[in-house]
Amino acid sequence: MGKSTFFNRIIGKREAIVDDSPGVTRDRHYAVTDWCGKAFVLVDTGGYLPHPRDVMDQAIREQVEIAIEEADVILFMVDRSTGITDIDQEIAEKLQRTEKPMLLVVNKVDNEAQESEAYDFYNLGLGEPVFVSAIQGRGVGDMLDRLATLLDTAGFAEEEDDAIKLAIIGKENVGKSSFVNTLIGKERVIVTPIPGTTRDPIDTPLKFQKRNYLLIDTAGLKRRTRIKENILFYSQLRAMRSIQRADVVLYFVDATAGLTRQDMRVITETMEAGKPAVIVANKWDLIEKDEHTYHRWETEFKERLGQYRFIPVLFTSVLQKKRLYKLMELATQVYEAYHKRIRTSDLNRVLLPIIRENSPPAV
Ligand SMILES: Nc1nc2c(ncn2[C@@H]2O[C@H](COP(=O)(O)OP(=O)(O)OP(=O)(O)O)[C@@H](O)[C@H]2O)c(=O)[nH]1
Ligand SMILES: [Mg+2]
Repeated sequence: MGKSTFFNRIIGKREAIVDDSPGVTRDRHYAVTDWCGKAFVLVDTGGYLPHPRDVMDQAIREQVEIAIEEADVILFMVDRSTGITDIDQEIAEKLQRTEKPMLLVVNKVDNEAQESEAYDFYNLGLGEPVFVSAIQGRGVGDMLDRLATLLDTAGFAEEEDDAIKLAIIGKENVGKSSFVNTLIGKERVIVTPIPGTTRDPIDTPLKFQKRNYLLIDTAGLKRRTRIKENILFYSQLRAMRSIQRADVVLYFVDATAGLTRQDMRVITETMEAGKPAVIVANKWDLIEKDEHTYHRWETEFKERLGQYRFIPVLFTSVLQKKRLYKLMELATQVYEAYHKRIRTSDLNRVLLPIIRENSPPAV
């Protein structure tokens, strides 16, 4: 990934992190992105808060803490045009207490005159800030150099291995851990009917048809209705980290429940992170079938996927070991197609033939 692409992705993501779906009381002020396989959490205070000088409310405060906790490297971006806000100050105090490598980035520094204003941000006590103008691209090269140095000193290297990394993502209780156990043929990860069984991501190496894979089993995404906002934030952040590490995302759903809004949100984030995915509609055994069922369900899923209908959908039963090898083959095909360095806009064209090849089997 080119340096400017990296930056654009961070900045571009800022436009996309506003979550305006009903029931969400405020915007999210974070973005997760990656560099050399390491997750970054970008906490952004500029631009999105209705009153930048307000004190953070408790929920946002907790989210910032979670974000700092989860990050490998922290880019703290502030806005020159507002000066140091109370929120900046509050976050800076938290950051002073962490040992994590960090870089203070002052955005909207469009010219030299503004640079002298931007020196104020030294007062945050986070070391030498770097001045950028995201719009003009001014200072971005310097910022990325600083970042590169930070990464070197932090000892980050690309996760060097030939294994295809498959992140297994999805809501609680959809069969993610069962899938891992079934593939490797033993009880590597705990399976129970209780939602929330898996707590931390667990890596399991797998050899399949002479290739190496790494299965990343993850904690199920919490249901929005059941929990407090910060736990939801945490669970999504964790999922995004695993997605960032992955070559291919296997997005599991319970086939009987279909794709919910929350599923769609995570799928959207996966696409925006530039990761290829396969939708795995599991527990197919629970559905009463005739010879048209598969096709009908597939069509329904595709419709629900809307602009992302190019993502292959496979109906599986982990319990009955149905189409699990097929899933591995499909994941591999998607991986290979993607690694021919295709632009996102071309994904459709590349994936369509694969999807056709995997046309619905009879039941
Ligand atoms: N009927 C049916 N049940 C399944 C299938 N796959 C898994 N299950 C059951 O679903 C329950 C949850 O399975 P897990 O593998 O723990 O689900 P998970 O997605 O890892 O759940 P969390 O770790 O809580 O996120 C268990 O009781 C499994 O036996 C399937 O294909 N069909
Ligand atoms: Mg699990």
